[in-house]
Amino acid sequence: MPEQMVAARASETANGGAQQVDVTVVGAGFAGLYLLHRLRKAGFTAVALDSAGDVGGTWYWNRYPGARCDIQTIDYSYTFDPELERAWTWSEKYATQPEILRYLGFVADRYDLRRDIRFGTKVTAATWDEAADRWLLTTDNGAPVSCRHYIMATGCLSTPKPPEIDGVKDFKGEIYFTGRWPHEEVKLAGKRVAVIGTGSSGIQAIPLIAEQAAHLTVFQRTASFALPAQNGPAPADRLALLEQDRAAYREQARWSLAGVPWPQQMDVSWQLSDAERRERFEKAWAAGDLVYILTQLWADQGVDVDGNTLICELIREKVRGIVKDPETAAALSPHDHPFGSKRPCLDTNYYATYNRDNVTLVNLRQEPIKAITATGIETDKRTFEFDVIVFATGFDAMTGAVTAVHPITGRGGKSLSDIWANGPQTYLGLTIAGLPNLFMITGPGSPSVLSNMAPSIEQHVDWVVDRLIAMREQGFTTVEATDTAQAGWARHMADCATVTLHRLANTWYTGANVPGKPQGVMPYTGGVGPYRSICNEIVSQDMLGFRLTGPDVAEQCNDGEIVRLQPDVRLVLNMLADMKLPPLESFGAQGARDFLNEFNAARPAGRPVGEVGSGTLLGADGPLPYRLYRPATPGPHPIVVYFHGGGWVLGDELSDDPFCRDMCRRTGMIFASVGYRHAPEHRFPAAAEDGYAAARWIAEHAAELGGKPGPVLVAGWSAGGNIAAVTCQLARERGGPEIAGQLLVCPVTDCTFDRPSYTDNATGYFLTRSLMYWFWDLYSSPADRTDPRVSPLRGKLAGLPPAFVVTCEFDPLRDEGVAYAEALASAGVPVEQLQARGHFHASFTMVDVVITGVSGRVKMAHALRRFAGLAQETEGEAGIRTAAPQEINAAAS
Ligand code: N01
Repeated sequence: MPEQMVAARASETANGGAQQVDVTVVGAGFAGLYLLHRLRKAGFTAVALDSAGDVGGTWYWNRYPGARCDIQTIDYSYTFDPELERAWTWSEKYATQPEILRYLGFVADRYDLRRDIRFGTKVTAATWDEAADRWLLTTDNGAPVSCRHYIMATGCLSTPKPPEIDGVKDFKGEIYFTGRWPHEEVKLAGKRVAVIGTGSSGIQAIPLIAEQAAHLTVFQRTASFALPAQNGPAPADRLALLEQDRAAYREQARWSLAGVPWPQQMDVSWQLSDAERRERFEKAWAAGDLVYILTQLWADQGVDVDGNTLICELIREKVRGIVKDPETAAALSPHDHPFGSKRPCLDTNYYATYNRDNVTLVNLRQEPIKAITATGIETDKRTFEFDVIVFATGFDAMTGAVTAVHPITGRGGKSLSDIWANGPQTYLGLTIAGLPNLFMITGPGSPSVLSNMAPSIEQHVDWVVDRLIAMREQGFTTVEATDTAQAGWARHMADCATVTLHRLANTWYTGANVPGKPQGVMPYTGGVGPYRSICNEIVSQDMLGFRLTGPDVAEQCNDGEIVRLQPDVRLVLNMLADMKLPPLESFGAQGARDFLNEFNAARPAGRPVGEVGSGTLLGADGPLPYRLYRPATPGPHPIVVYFHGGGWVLGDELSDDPFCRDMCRRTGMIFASVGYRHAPEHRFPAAAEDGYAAARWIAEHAAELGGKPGPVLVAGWSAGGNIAAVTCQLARERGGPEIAGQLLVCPVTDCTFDRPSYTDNATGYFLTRSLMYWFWDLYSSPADRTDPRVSPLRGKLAGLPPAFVVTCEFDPLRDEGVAYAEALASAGVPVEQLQARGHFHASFTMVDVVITGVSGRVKMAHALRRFAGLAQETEGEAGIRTAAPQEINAAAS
């Protein structure tokens, strides 16, 4: 039964004045309908405006042949009402547009929503009235609306973009846009049809148009990756999972990365054999599920070019296997963007359609369209005649529907077009500084199009309506994002995008499909679950980043940035916090070592290098183990003597294995990781003396190790950074070995604990102040601590080898690292610093976990190569592929 409606109806003022409501909702699609329902239940008066003739939003307009959803329909549904879920059963795995439209009509009827929707009504302008704290919206049909809150539920893909081809108006035949398909039947039988565009819409429509048309010519500018939908009934396994525990299934979706409950994939591509990778790929191909293939093959598929390329090649192999003409197959195979960086498509018989005699593919990369003429299309090589042209050319995505209301004028007469002159600026994709009481549902800056829209919409609607309820209870009448919060969100968005491969493609995600549109990754790439937790955190921190005002209450503004950590660092720290581990120091030295070994066993395996060997060298007081990482390139290579982290107490020559492998690959140098002696069994100066002895032994045995005779380099992380720094000082004092450069990553350099980073980052960032105290106590007595062999900052610094010093913002050791770099510089040592924003102590050694650490390691590798006098390589440094810009060039330009 429909739920009881509790809200009063909106009131219309007499004499054609503005309609007065608490909230105006623009759009009556998935988002608008749920908003209306929740607002009413919460007792707000509300009206929805939509230019369409009925409910449905995108599903009202996109009626082209073959239009379907491409998220499984059991997931692409409302979940807010279990009774609604029980009342509706989808007929297919991927429902057709008519069925989805019927569903939305069913929802509108069930909650009696249509009575508060003004169809055929477009908002033409919106103005914030500062005196009244209300929005005034003018419309193209009927009374303007005055409202306290203005919510744009206008969809991300609802404003078709113009074709941007000369001569469209000259064409005498029929013209259709997939995004504005007529309601009446379009007859294509016996006609010569052109389709321009091969994104999701084109790819769904092309096979069905080909079945009807006399001849179909497809004009393709950029080839998309498409996967067979394998449509049919909902897969039994997914359905069983849902039905077994509906609430748990939905909850898992809400906290997942893409809004569909699939687990986080942990295996990395290089851990799997070719056969295992192929098996996973074939399973995904057979499953016909975009979210599955985008997330479940291997952990590095979406964040690493190499891991991604493996999938691209497997898909291209499929295309070659289906399409008989090799030239057509080659043209249909994308080579200019990583898989997933441009929206992949789901198809039914798409590639096979090109085997039909009545279908021709025109590759616009080889013969661009010159113009549309009265009778057809002219490329720079040929002239084609058509009866029908179908534009499947896409949308002014994410911002188009928002900026279509023009002008939107906010506080102080500032307009949205000014605020967004350089691209969309938002806080959370929900609000915009300068435009109080305006909300967007799934706006730019939210997970939106990178997620299953249904749970994302529900999360946004719930968050907004819950805020409106709280404001009403507290007496606030306005809410507005602060500039600080918005700028912080932009930084966080950019940090998240750096992790992904989206930045390597020109797509509608980045605004590249619309000439002149400012470019940048518009959706939030950090994932649905993390985004939800951020929204919740904002509320628990007294609406961090919002200013709230009301006539009878004091202004509230807890200003600040919600995420200052790098996104992956935040995930790691949250995960560690969830584990509620006792402090490491409480395990005792052996217990902490055992724990570390267990912890390391669960991390992704390090990447392959040319060769890994081990051996024994002579330390200060006997033999020490070492591990050698040799690049795949022909030697001899310069040698880097590496000292692991662990507070002089923990770790061994294996414990920084992924870091050594990564740096070996990036530098093209041998990394020799030394197993120096540990405290408390061997206290100061055992580790320092071992470090020095190891560097000397390795330099003397360089040739035997396959290394280049001559100077060595030293590097280390944390206490290992300390040992590396000390080794340089001892080598200078004791007449060798010659050291060409030092890389110090988050080094311990001094024995005082009064620098601000020790207080600011005392807890909560993995390496705690108390753990550092413990390390110091186990390694050295207070009397020894000022010795430069443990506090190198107190040593003589002139004449030391050039240094690259890395410090992390959220690390107790930050300030002593900075102090060391500054002191080196003052002493005339060539020094470069990397002060890593948003990073923590382990950011750079958690290789393939903290992906944002990559750019830092690239810089470290460059520094080491420079120290060693090697040429810099931009690509393929001993096997590492950075982006190959020529391959990912402007797809749309
Ligand atoms: O639009 P698109 P769409 N000359 O932008 C080409 C969702 N959706 O409507 O890539 C020649 O993807 C353009 O070429 P290029 C889904 O999120 C979902 O297909 O710019 N060609 C491209 O090939 C999807 O991603 C479903 O080089 C021109 C095509 O037109 C989003 O909507 C179904 C051109 C446009 O592809 C948009 O999909 C459909 C020109 N001047 C859509 N201008 C579901 O299944 C553009 N192109 C749920």
